[in-house]
Amino acid sequence: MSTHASINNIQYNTQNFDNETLILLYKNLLKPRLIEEKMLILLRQGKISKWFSGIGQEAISVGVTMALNSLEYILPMHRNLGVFTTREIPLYRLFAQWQGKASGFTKGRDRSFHFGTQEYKIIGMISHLGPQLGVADGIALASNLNSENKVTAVFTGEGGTSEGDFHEALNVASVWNLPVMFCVENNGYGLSTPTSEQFKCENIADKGIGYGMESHIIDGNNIIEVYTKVNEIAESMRQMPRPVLLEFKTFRMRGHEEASGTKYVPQELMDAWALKDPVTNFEAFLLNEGILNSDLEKSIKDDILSEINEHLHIAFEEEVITPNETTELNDVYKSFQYQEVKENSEKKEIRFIDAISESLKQSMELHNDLVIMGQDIAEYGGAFKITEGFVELFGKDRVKNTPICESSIVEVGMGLSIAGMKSVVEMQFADFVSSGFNPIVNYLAKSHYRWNQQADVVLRMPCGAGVGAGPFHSQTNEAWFTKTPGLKVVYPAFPYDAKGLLATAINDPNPVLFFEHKGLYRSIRQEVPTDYYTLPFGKASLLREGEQITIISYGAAVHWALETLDNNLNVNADVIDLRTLQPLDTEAIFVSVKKTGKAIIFHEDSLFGGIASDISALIMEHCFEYLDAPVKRVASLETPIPFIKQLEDQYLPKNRFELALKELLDY
Ligand SMILES: Cc1ncc(C[n+]2csc(CCOP(=O)(O)OP(=O)(O)O)c2C)c(N)n1
Repeated sequence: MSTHASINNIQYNTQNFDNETLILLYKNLLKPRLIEEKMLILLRQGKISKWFSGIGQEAISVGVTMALNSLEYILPMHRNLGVFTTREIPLYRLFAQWQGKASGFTKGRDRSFHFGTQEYKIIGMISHLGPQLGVADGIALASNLNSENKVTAVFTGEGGTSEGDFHEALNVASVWNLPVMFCVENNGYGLSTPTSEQFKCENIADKGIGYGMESHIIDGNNIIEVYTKVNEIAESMRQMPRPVLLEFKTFRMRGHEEASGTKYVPQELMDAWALKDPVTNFEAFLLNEGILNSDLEKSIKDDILSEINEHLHIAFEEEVITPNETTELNDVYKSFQYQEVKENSEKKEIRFIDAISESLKQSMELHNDLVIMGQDIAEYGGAFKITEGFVELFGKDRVKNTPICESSIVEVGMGLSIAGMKSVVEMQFADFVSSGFNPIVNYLAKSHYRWNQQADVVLRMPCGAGVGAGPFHSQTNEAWFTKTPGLKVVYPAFPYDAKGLLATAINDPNPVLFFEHKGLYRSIRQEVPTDYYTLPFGKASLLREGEQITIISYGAAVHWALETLDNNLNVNADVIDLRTLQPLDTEAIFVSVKKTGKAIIFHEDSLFGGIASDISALIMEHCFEYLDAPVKRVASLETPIPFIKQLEDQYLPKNRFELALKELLDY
């Protein structure tokens, strides 16, 4: 056998391969091609919806998957059918997934390759392309923390490398030495955009230099080169964990998705790349070398085709899903059995900020698999010093300083959760969460509903105004998140609640946004049990009881309401501190409003679209007959938050509350 045989300029260096492996590579390469050819027929018959073709790119998916072992995670894209088939997912499950049937992976909730499966260690993409790169970082971080020496492979197209997520993920992986194999499939076009309009450097691999990262260029149409090089690189990454950037040169032979066609691609380019087809060339090579003969070729193809047809039959026979509202609603969150840990009797007066710090510390002691991440949180102790001294107690592996990469760090939290770990991410200021917004609302929030994968991440959100910090260090942006199904939102007003609720947030396997008002950090003190304890979500606290009116509030506004009442007003009110906004204790609200007949909702967020609007609507819908007056909302002005005290005081609703309260009482 020649060891460097060439077919259409593809050099197959098969020196170290036995025939059995070569045939296995061929079978694995052929399978996605034959499935796709079948899918294109079904598409034309209107039997499946969209199709993203990987024809011409199969060698990359197959070669990478074969080079990894079955316990190593792979995060593929929409053109990586070969990853799924090489991991030997039964075909009927893939077909059922594409038809939205129950034996697929998302119960009809997401389409095509947008799913993950822990069983096969495949974590599919979300449509936004980039976020999975940071998720791969998280999985690889877990491998490092647990000394598992595993490689995580993540795919992206060259178009996806223009996203900020790509930059952040490579940067974090490099700074943290994470064993991630970043596989870029450079297939010439991102939808219709050629590489010349996507990036300016000659090769994507050249970007590795900027991240201090090893990189390689690989012929993505040569299965032998892909498999050989990836194998070597993966083995060396297991020995010496580090990220590696791989650019696979290839070409997309069909439209972005079938309907969009390839009119914008010059015919000469198509013709040139057609000659480099990874499947037909390898087949010709094997036939040429006598490793394959036409009988064997026919029997391999017949076997695959009959497997496809048999599994298609199973999928087509399967009933379509019958919608059930309860099932849908129940799957948004992972079910969580709240465990009450009772408080000890010893109490100490501490500040709000101390309560957060203490709770975090005690949770770190309780959960060995909990990692906290944030900017400047290690030796420096964080912008507010909440994690001061933590490095000495828990080490730098578990108290991780991060680069300024909010998106990537949220994604790392997701990856840790996929690998079975917990994390708390500190936003330096809640305002900066906008830089990590996409993975929160699209990845963390939706992953349990989509494919049953928990996102065990708590995002700590130092928020709020009253400290003269201007438009970008003062927002209280809880309403950005209460709108999004799949997230829990906690917003305590007192040290006792903050401590117990943060412990619960960390125990809860769902993504929790934990709002901490900076103005309360050092101004509010309370007697708080010294040991670890938990408090349940979805239970408001009734701070005062009265008959005249119901005041509903949370966060700093609770304190403003109490101050107003203490100002010799002689008002007899129920004061409800919601404590958690999602879940919301509607029962406590309705019981009180039915008793008093009047409700005023008071929050620091600006009025329109704030949660007061929804609470008001809920009261109208559930307590209308009991109301003696329209529900009133008191909130901040509809402007960004201004800097100087006079403007900030005018912006905040504190000074408008008393008048509104009196008006409602007098109604
Ligand atoms: C954030 C985001 N912007 C735009 C899109 C629409 N979109 C989907 S795939 C795609 C092209 C991706 O190109 P590339 O990464 O090169 O992968 P390829 O499709 O070529 O394999 C675009 C623009 C998207 N899904 N997400």
